[in-house]
Amino acid sequence: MEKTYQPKEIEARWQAYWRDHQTFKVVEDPIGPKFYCLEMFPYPSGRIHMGHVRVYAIGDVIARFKRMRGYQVLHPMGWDAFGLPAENAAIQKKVHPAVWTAQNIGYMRSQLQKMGLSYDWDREVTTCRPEYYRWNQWFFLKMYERGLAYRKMASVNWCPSCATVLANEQVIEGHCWRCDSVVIQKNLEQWFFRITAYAEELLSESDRLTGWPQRVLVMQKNWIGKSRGVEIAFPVADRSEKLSIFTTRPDTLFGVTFMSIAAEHPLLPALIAGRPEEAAVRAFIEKVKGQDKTVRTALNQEKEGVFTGAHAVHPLTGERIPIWVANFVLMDYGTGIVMAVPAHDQRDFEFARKYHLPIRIVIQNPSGTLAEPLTAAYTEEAGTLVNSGPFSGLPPLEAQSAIARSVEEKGLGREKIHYRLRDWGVSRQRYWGTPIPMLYCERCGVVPVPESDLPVALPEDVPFTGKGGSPLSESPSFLNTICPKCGGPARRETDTMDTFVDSSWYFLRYTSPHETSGPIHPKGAAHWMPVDQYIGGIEHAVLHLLYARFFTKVIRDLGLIKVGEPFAHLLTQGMVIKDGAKMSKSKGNIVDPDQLIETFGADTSRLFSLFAAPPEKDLEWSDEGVQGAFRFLQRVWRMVQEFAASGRALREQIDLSEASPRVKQIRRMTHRTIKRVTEDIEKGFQFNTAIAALMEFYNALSRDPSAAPPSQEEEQKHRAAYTEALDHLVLLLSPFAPHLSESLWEVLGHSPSILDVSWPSYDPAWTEEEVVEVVVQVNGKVRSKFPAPANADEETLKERAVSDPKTQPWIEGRPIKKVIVVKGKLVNIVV
Ligand code: ANZ
Ligand code: ZN
Repeated sequence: MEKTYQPKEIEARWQAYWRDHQTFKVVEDPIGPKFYCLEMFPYPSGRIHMGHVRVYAIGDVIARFKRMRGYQVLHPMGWDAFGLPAENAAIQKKVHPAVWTAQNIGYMRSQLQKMGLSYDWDREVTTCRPEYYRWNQWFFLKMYERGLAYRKMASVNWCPSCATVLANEQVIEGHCWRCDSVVIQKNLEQWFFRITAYAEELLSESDRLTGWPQRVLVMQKNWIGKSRGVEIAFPVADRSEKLSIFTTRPDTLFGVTFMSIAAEHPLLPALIAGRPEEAAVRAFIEKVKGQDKTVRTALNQEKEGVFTGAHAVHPLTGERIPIWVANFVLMDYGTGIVMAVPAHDQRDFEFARKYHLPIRIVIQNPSGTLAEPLTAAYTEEAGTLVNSGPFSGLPPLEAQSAIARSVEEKGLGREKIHYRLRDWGVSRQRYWGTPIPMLYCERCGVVPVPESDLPVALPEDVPFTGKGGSPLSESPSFLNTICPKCGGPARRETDTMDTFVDSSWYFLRYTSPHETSGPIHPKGAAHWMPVDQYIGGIEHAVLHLLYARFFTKVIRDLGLIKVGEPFAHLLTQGMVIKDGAKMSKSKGNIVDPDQLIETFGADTSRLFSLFAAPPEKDLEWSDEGVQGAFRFLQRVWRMVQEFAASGRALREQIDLSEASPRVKQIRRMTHRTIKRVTEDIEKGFQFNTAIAALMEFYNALSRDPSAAPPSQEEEQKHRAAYTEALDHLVLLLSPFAPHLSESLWEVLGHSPSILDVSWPSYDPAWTEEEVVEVVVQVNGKVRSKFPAPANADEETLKERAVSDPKTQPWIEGRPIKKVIVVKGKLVNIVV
């Protein structure tokens, strides 16, 4: 009696087998190609969700496929284990963050193991462990030595609800990336990483990241925001200062009708001192200070400002120009002052209209139709300069260099490149992160912790009050220490590092996870890096992916690795949607993976999430889809069991070139399916169409009549072709449904593991369609013949027969009554 498909039983069995045989353990082998397959590691929030199931299933298919293709595959997993939720749980539930995190990791690891993912668990990395975070501290010290980590007073993004600072990348349209609260600005002493030192390289190397989605590269480019322009100095009227502005449009210099200065600009207090406008300007400064930067610069934001009472002098015309403070001018871009050209810049235009400032056209459009009053700024760089003194008549692009040269000659300006990218603020006023390894000594000032004193461990005796401020400052045992330079009393830095530091190099740690003398062993890293395939969510397009690129370059410059780019190929998977919305706890549309695996098994869960949509697209949840995947696996199970039980398997090499069309058809299907599945996986991971090909293959095999073929020789050939077909069906299915495939591989008479079998190759001769000669009759008389694929459908044959040049004379002018098609043989046209 054959066994029914019982996923629970077989999945447990194979998971134990893989574990006992250390099937997924990988050691560096200098010979042969390597493949590093990596999915973004999860935050241990408690349990996995369907989004995890999806991304890990995708990664697992790739890892298993590459392994069967003959690669040594590194496929590791770990935990992005520092972060706010642990601390919030500590405040609410009174469990220590370390305990809460360890419990969650334990549970989620067991869930991932139940999915049958091919991870080398010996390489598991947990970022909240001192063995890991001591190296964050080590990197920090190395960066400090090189001037890449520094401290400054800065206006920073502050999330009142998380009670901590956020990096610019973590403010999404004015809101906290984690809790969505409105972000405000605060002045604080902060540690920064000088990512701007790598701005140019981050930009130029992104052109070589041909394995990344274009849209991610565009987002990074925009974030880095390189602008070529000119800095021009405008003298202040009746004073000695000069106001330096940055413009990308020097061609509009004659259209300047006012200046806009940032509320935070250090020159501003001097400009307004003693003027009647002073009080109003001060009030305005106060108002703007608390506003978030992204909100201030948003295009649809109301433009606001006040007149300072001061004037600047136009460097070429000598005209007096009023200086305004404007909310949309930021201190940390360019020079913090803008030469406003309302006719050709939309923000300036709106501002000028609101405050009745003059608008002067200096670029006429190509058709010459621009006239005052304008209804919007003309921002194009096409047309001709007008009202621009000696530059009138020039096209804008030519005028840009001509005017730049002219101000440069007068000593009033120079060409300049600006980046929008800011240094990465890494200080966080929270407990559950890596302590920053710095000390403050009364005598020596800022002193780095000596390398030999690492790790600076997180203290346990910290109260979790949720009141804000750095919890570490509440731990006297942590706070008070001795200065390594002078032996006097010193205080530790109480801020911890942004948790994005942890994820900026974990992929390197996997290459030598047990190294104790350094963050990575250069040999392991040299062997495995770069990551060949990285898979994760698009939400990290600028955050994690930019930081990881930065860290990789720093670590390269420290001499630990050779590569400057961490990820050769990047796949950004879509979301899991249910009832039209992203699956999320708050929407109440969650499907729990535990339940799914309990009911249908891991193979069905994997197969469904791979079949329902191509990886980059959103996946719409469907209960029928899950059941369909389950039924398919059940059927394959039954077919293989029945065939094996019938004892018909035949493994001899038999020449099928002279077999009957029916036998040949089986073999052709096998080879065509190998080709399709292989190509679908290789060209863009089209797992859904690969699975569809397997379903078609199954369907075709199930339609093959099982009645014994006429002769014994034929019967033998049929058995050989069928055996080959089922072997390959199971092999091709194995990356998607690994447990079932291991079992069926055994049932078919092979020994485990199926993972040690090479991925099948196809014989091109057998992937071609069989061609047959089709006879065309008109009213029963043979009039023509043409070649066609053996399985061409009726409609195709009919069309081909009717339009055949040799049959044409026999049907011309006579209405067609009926067309009879015998597939693969004959078309009879009745007229
Ligand atoms: C005059 C001008 C005329 C400008 C014109 C634009 C169009 P990107 O391309 O993003 O680099 N700008 C400069 N510093 C600024 C700041 N701190 N806050 C807000 N805006 C600032 O933008 C450069 C342009 O943004 C500069 O060129 C400046 O306005 C403005 F028809 O100068 B322009
Ligand atoms: Zn000291």
